[in-house]
Amino acid sequence: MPNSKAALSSRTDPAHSTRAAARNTDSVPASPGTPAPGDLSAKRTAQTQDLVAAMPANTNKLLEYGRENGLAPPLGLTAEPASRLPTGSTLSESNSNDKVGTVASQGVNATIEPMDRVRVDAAGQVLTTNQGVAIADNQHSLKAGVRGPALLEDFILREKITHFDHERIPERIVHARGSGAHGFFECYEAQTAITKAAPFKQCDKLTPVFVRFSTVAGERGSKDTARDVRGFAVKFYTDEGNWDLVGNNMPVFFIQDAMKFPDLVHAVKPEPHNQMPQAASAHDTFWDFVSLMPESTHMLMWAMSDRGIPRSYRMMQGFGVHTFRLVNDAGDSVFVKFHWQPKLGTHSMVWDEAVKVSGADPDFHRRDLWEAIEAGEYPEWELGLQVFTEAQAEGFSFDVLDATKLVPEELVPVKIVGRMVLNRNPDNFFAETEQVAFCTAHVVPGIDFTNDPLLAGRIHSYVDTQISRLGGPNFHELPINASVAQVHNNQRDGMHRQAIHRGRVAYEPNSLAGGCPFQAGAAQGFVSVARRVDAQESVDKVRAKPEKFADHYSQAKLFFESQTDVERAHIAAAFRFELSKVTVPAIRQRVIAMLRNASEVLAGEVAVGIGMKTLPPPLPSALQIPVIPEVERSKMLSLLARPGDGGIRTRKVAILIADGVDDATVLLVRSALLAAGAVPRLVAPNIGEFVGTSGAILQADASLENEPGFLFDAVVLPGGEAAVQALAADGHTGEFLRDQYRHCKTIMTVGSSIELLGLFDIPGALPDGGADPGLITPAAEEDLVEAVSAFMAALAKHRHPARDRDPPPV
Ligand code: HDE
Repeated sequence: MPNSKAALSSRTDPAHSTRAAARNTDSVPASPGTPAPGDLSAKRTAQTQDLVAAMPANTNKLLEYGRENGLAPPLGLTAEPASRLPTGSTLSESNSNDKVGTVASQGVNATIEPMDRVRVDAAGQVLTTNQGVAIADNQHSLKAGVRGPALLEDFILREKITHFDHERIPERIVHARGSGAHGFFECYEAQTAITKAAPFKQCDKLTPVFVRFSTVAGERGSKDTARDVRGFAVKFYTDEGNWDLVGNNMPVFFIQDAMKFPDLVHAVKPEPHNQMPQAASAHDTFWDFVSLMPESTHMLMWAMSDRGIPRSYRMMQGFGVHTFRLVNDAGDSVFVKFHWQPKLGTHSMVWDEAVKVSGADPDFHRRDLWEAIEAGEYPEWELGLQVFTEAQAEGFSFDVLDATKLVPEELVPVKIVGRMVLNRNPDNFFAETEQVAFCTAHVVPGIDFTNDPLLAGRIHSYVDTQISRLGGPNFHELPINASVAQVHNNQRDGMHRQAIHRGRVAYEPNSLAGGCPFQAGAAQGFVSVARRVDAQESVDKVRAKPEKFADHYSQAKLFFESQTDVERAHIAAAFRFELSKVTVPAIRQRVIAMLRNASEVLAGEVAVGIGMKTLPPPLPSALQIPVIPEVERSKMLSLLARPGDGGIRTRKVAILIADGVDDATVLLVRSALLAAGAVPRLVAPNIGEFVGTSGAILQADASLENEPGFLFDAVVLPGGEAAVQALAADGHTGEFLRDQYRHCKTIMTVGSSIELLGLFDIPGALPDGGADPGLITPAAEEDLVEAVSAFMAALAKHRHPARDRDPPPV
């Protein structure tokens, strides 16, 4: 063995002890020596020591105490490592292969990359198992012999069946039935004076959104056209984190305190003993509950109005419901109510139509939204803000923390600040629309809560429900829920974790990762608004409501008084229908007693409709001091106040044909409608080819049987003697026309096809003898072009309420 001095000195080289020490994970010398060149392990040890030493104390601790510090949290402490070595999990991270890839990019969370990272397309690919093993035969299970028995070792069959067995997840407890779409929000003008929220930072700024519309009570497979509130939930993927505005198509709610939500939902859902009725409030338990909760009267007016049966998701308003706060850079805050206003205007169905549509096409709203987007007719809403100060709010006759109250537009106007366009359908319903998780708790700097007690419960409820619905606390990592802003924290593990965190630090404060990720501080991070609405009041712990919440009727009255005659008649009819389905007369009595406090006229009409001869005395009022409302009529509360742009784009028009139809008329009407953006369809006794009077071959793509009349916004009867006879002989034609007439839709007959109206008892004029604005009946020789433009103008009106009669004459 060599024993020279040189050999000895090489064995006592300090770099050697450094090298040896750095190869242990449990103990090191008092001070790490200088690493030899290329000795990564020792280099990491030395750099870790330097990094930690750069943060000798947590000086931010001094800023954690006291109210003022609480309002302005400091930026977290951080130190720059000499290289990426000390913050990594392992020195072997640079060894790459096709599976592990390379090292995490610095400061990047790759799980939030655009959804392309998880899109799958199988073009040109063979079938495989979930482990990537190619499947030779997808037709047979593995058997011992051609006639069996099947073998347990068939991992291919077992994987396939097992996955299938677990395809369903729990549906949402409310809002189970819904449809969604992607799009963007565009800011018209910077709103930085009132909010620092990312979507409102500058003019023309675009923020991606995902929107889900829904009914509330029905199960996931229930009909779209139930009488119900509609959910209108918008997820803004802002560059400062996700903001979810989880609203409805009505600006108020049934209850004032989250404590009552499970009761409300249990009351409206199918009754627990027999699980009936599905997707309907017309049953005992709902009306029993709400008539014992008179604060629901206002919301009942909305739900019983035509708002409860919208024509389309694209034609309804959305509301944030609660009063929220906007906060600017200086920390000043104002109150705000959020409004979505559809460019197409607000339009609804009539009840008879909604009932029939639910049978013929339970997916009516889903289909409508999907088809419009596929056709490039992107639905659009403008976002309006009602902004007011706390001082203003104190002067209102109602409490802005009470979700059963709205702020009349006459009191605080709605200011339009941007628009939302839905321009992309989801690729996969389950992965996107079903797995999207809206949470009221998802707010960004610039948006904050108020003390609305309903909102408080919601802030808790949504995160909580996603944990069971989506199987654990990592639902934020599902592609549809992932933020586009960076996500870095020390939350770890849990079911189905996607992120693979680099490094060994999962706590804060730390010095081993140079302090990262560190707190953002007040300048960049979310800081709750410190002001309280009732700052002057006692801070006793109580279970109570403010006095103003006791006004249960002023705004129910305001809503009813603000409706047009036909809308009022529909509200009365809706109460009549719902109460007629209640099987306990005493519940009906209580509802009438409640309605009397909002409108004697309404209560009287409904009572007559359900055969109640004597009105019960009004329910006692909880209000001590009578309220003098600021506004007694608000015209913007009527659906008719928002007719839209007057166009007919996406309106569905049936052109009824049969052999011998006047084909020139068919082609002219069809091309005029297409040019105006409407969707004409040739409907015949059966689908297939039909020959017109001049020999044109017409393809009927729908039949009287598979697309009944109530699915269309209007109908055209083009004429042609033989066709008129053929249609007259088909009983479906009568139903088709009667429904069109009864639902106040536009009908055009050309030439002799007017006979069909008489044949099926359709009146040719209004009951008072006046001209029916929805009936266009040119003679064959008249100028068709003029008639078609009159037809399109009538169609643009959506419906002709002048024809509306209760009960309907046909
Ligand atoms: Fe909801 N609500 N809610 N809600 N809500 C849910 O969350 C809840 C309320 C609304 O398309 C649930 O993910 C409580 C008002 C919409 O995915 C649940 C209270 C408004 C959606 C929940 C309310 C809404 C939900 C069920 C009273 C209008 C569908 C599944 C304190 C402003 C979102 C889920 C989507 C869904 C709780 C009242 C709107 C259980 C506790 C008021 C649009 O968390």
